Amino acid sequence: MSQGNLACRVCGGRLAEFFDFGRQPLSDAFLTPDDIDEEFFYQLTVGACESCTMVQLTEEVPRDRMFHEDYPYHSSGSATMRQHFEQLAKHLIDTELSGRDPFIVEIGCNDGVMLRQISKAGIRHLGVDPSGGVTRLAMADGVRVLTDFFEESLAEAVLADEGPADVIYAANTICHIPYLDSVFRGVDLLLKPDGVFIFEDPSFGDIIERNSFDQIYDEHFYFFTLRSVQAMAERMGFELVDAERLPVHGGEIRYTLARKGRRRPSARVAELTAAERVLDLAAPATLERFAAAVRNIRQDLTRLLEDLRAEGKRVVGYGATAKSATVTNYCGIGPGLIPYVCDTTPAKHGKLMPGSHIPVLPAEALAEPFPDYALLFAWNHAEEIMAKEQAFREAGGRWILYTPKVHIL
Ligand code: DWN
Ligand code: SAH
Ligand code: ZN
Repeated sequence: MSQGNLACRVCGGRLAEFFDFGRQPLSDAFLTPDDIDEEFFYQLTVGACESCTMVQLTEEVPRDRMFHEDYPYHSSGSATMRQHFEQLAKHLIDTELSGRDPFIVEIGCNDGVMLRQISKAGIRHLGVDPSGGVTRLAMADGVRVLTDFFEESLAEAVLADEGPADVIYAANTICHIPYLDSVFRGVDLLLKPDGVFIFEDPSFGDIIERNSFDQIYDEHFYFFTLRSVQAMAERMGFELVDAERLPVHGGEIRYTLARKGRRRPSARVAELTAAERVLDLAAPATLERFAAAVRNIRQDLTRLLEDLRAEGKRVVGYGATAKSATVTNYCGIGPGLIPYVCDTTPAKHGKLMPGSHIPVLPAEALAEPFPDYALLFAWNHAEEIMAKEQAFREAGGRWILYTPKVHIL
């Protein structure tokens, strides 16, 4: 473990680096052959704060390089996720949004996967997301959106135009924002005195438990634990009043924050915090074990792919995820081992995967003809994808997974 002199982005404490993935490309920068010469790389290193335990990247990629007009991730691309957000919308409508003229702001609304339900129910809402391609899809679905980055100044403008919010919600977005002080100050401005700030993000506990190292990439700047979220909330005058484990994206936690003293914390907060404490997630020994497991995965995966190639087997990739950038580039997997990756997202078709330059083809390419093996990069959608691709199994195809360790299904 190398000990840099870096400071925690949220509390200023000392950051202890625990894994270095080397130079990495932007995870969602799918390329045309013309783009290759100007491909952008950054140093992907992750550390844990010795003071507040917040796990974070040590280098910040400028936000406009990641989130812009051509941001390719469409949240509605998974039936499981559509259902997940539909359920949440219903729950919010029945609870926090059941008063008179409620108002909800969503940070990182993407294509409107959640807010379209709120809009359908006729509830006042506003999405904020800087990625114009996806926000246009949300607008076409009847969602009100500001195509911009949420931060303190934007919150001030929203408050002036729309008044205070009952709920500020974000999924898979707060962990993408290095400048959390500004976000919290914005939330503090915009939220009603008794309002709630609810956000859900990959949990570091699940990452450690599943060795899901591919959750680590440019966009995922922070990796939250209950403890680090509590520390951050407290510093900003908030308090964690509820926490719920979610099964999506390989294990997440939904945090509910309120201003300090305004709501009584649920029993779940104490239960989950106690369970988390036992895991000692930011301890050097835990992080060293994780680092060793990641190195083993790299060795086992490259060896497996090389052996299969030597045997003349065909292996293709499935799911051109942001996560896969870390896997392919850290493991050195290129078109020689995986000739193409199948994916349902039109914006990724015909493009090359960042760094590895493996071509992305439509999902139908899996059957042309079925390969012997498919490496499942979208392992978080395994159930949905395997159900959809039963013909591949029936043709004798097998799935390769690499978390928590390399195995074949
Ligand atoms: O945090 C983030 C999450 C929410 O989304 C962002 N930083 C970026 C993105 O991460 P990701 O690309 O790793 O997300 P997913 O949801 O694992 O991506 C799944 C990919 O697989 C998409 O490109 C769509 C594709 N897919 C498919 O080809 N067939 C997905 C499903 C469900 C399918 O059936
Ligand atoms: N909530 C969706 C989208 C997650 S992808 C889901 O769970 O599927 C992350 C999203 O955050 C992207 O759409 C990106 O454009 C957006 N984003 C990044 N920084 C942001 C910021 N400062 N304010 C608002 N949205 C932001
Ligand atoms: Zn810290």
